[in-house]
Amino acid sequence: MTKLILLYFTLSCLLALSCSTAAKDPTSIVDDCGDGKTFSRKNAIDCVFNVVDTDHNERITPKEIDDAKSAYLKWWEKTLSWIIGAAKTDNVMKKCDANKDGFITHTDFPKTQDTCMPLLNKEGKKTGALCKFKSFCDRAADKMKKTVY
Ligand SMILES: [Ca+2]
Repeated sequence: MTKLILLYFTLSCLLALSCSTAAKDPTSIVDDCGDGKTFSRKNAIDCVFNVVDTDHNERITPKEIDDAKSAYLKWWEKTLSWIIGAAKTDNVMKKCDANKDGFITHTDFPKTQDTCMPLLNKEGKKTGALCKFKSFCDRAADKMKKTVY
């Protein structure tokens, strides 16, 4: 009987967890970046794999994040991101690597939509994270002379 009760609670926890983190279609998560320009989570994910994943193995490593920052962030953005910690590589890994295996892959993104470039914060206000990432992607596209999302 005790085992059954325990099983019941374990199962209801698991179900509750999967319900609260149910993944949305990344094309439906869209930020309005002003001037009629929008940027979706799908755009952001495409950009990550086109710009940051330089060896094209569909796995983002901390070194690839560091390299992308050196290549496409301006010096003051690097300084600012270092001070506020938002774009620190450790934080990016903490927020975007769902299964903590040391790589960011396609399976991590659906599980990290509340922490990795979230559209809204816990209070339901817009974070602007997607639009900030859009400006990084646009600059990278300019330098790479190709479409990245
Ligand atoms: Ca991972």
